[in-house]
Amino acid sequence: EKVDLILPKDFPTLKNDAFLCACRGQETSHVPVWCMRQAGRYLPEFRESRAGKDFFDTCRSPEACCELTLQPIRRFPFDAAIIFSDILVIPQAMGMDVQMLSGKGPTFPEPLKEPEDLLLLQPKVDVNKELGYVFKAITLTRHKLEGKVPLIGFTGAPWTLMAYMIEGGGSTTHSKAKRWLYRHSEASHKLLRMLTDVIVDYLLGQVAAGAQALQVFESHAGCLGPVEFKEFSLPYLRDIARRVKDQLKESGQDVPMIVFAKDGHYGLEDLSQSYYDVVGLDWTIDPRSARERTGGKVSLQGNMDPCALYAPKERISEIVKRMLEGFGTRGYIANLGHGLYPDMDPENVGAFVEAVHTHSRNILNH
Ligand code: 1CP
Repeated sequence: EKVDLILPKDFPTLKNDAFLCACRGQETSHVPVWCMRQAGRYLPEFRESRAGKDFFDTCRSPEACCELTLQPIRRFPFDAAIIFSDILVIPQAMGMDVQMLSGKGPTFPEPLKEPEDLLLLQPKVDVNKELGYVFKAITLTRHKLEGKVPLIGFTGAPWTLMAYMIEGGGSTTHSKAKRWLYRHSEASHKLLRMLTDVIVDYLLGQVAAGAQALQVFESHAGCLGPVEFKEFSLPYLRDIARRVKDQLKESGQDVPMIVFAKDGHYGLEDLSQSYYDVVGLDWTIDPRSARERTGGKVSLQGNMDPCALYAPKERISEIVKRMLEGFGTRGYIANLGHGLYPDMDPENVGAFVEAVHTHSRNILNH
């Protein structure tokens, strides 16, 4: 196959480094912007490419992932691309069956029920063998981006993945997974450690393949309280960043890492001191108070309410201006507070991107 001949070397020179500079707190000529789920169903070309194809088959095709990743970059002047994939490829690599059912979302026919079920998981995962298709997609996409913008790799965080593996899909209460935390705390830690080990190898593999930044999605932080967060999420998030950074340093590399703990505002101070370069924020946090609580220790990313994209363009522009004034232009990456929804108008996404660029250039030039 042709993609096997494309190697992670001689990548095109990066032409727009605003996103990477902002991750490191360095000055930029404009505030960089990208959107979570920018490669998604709100784009007609995405729906057309995905039509009639199985979701995880698409994830396993490097050519398809590359095309879906590039689609939003062709349409909008985003400052970063994020590889098309899913967080649930990790439970698959550990031996679990996961299907994407239309109208229902991800579904595990046989979720974990009791601690004994941990024995059914692959104890050691060879990420090159099980997840090499993601690495190939990253290498191909980095070449095809032609240096236009940097490419972000990502993973789900241990608690979020554990929640899916026990719930068997999306959930409003996460009561099955939280039952484990309160009833089987030792087994919970065992599972979280197993996931952490796979995640570290997976992220390092993504960097070796060409990822220029990494985002860790703790999408289900919100169903934990501060005490459970400190025990079951934070230590693993920290361990991931420390181990990945240490390993990369040995080979002289420094790749920015972003942590996004959705609805985890109670953990903001801790997250800003957890070896990550950037803390992603959902829309429930006020920009100024986020700055105060993180004390200039990290860059911040976020956090417009995705639903603000339903507003008329002029209103979007005002909301963006206020957000920029709240965060300031240094060490800041504009984004939404969570992913784009499928019914959003691509035109308004374009208006959001333009508003970030225009207002931030105005502020920086005065
Ligand atoms: O057929 C489809 O296109 C289904 C929609 C879809 C898409 C576009 C799913 C199903 N996954 C994805 C891609 C995806 N998933 C990306 C691609 C890159 C981009 O952002 O453009 C990323 C980063 C993810 C990560 C992901 N998957 C998260 C973390 C981010 C978040 O939203 O909090 C989570 C929780 C998932 C699980 C998942 N995958 C898909 C759905 C509908 C869900 C959520 C289900 C649920 O919890 O109810």
